[in-house]
Amino acid sequence: PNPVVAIAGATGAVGVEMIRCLEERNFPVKELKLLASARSAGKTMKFRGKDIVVEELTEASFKGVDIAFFSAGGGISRKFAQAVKEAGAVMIDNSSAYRMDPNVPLVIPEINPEAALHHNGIIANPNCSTIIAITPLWPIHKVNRVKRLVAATYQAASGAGAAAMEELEQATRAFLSGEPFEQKIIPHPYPFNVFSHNSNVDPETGYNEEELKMVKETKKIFGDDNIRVTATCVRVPVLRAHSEALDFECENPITPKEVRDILAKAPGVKIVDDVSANYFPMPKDASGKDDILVGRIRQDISDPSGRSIAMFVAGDQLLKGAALNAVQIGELLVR
Ligand code: A2P
Ligand code: 11C
Repeated sequence: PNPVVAIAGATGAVGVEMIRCLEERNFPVKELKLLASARSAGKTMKFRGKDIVVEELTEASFKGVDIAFFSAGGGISRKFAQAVKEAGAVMIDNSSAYRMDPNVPLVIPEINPEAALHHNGIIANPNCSTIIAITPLWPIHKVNRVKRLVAATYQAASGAGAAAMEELEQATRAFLSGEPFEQKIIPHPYPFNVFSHNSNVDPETGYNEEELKMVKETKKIFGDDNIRVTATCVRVPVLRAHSEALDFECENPITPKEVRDILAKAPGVKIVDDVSANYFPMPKDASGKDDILVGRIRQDISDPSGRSIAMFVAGDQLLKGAALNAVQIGELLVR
């Protein structure tokens, strides 16, 4: 029998894309429950042509549910994890709440699908910046172990939620018409600006939370504690796709052609690398697409040993970075 599916955070930027992914991928659904805050209760949203009434998320919401997708923030995931467990449902959690819990698998289906099957009721969806960086890195790692990754991100507003996307549009309109605008979600002037990621900075290391997520999650997903990762995470005035400059060093010499040959066959990845046209991955092209776009594939000339490659990627933060990856995890469970 098909599973009863719930989405907690259904009205959010990721939740809306989860509904769409379930529909577009023909996910087997017996019944879909849409859950959000009391503010949204009573609103209707469409799934497979039918209206579904959004309900307030409560502990009673999970009765009869088999798979519960969560994307309403870590606090909500923690608050309702027990209720999900007691209902006998599996939680697929897009928040950071359980990612580094040793009892919780952290899954990118193109990388470690088998981990999803060894869950104890919760499966975590990685951070978007991690997914977008390492989905294309994994097939290379399998052939020629990646020893070190240096990443710089160019992150979209969507990572901060639907309200941040709306704020970017409104703030930009106000900026262009010379009107004052008070931002409430994003802590720095957003239009025509770039700023260090709006997560807390650890005073000890100087790294912000987003950067540390990339460091720790990569080790866990690759199952390789020896991979060395550093990142600089930055927000740019883009609506919904994250871009990243990736520089990595392999165990053995590697050429751009080898990387291209590997990535041409890799799942979830598309090469966009037209040197003559100077056309490379852009967030505008990655938006709304399932694949992570990869280009600017070149030898890193700062490493004379020929073991390092530089490249540039762009991936839809709401899709592969969040909703799509979560629905793919759900597919591993129902298959
Ligand atoms: P709501 O739309 O009713 O506020 P985003 O990441 O785009 O900001 O979305 C967050 C999602 O989490 C929304 O669906 C939002 O519902 C939901 N949410 C936020 N706070 C709560 C809460 N206290 N209880 C249930 N859902 C919540
Ligand atoms: C961003 N990656 O783009 C963040 C948002 O750990 O799931 C998601 C935070 C997380 O701002």
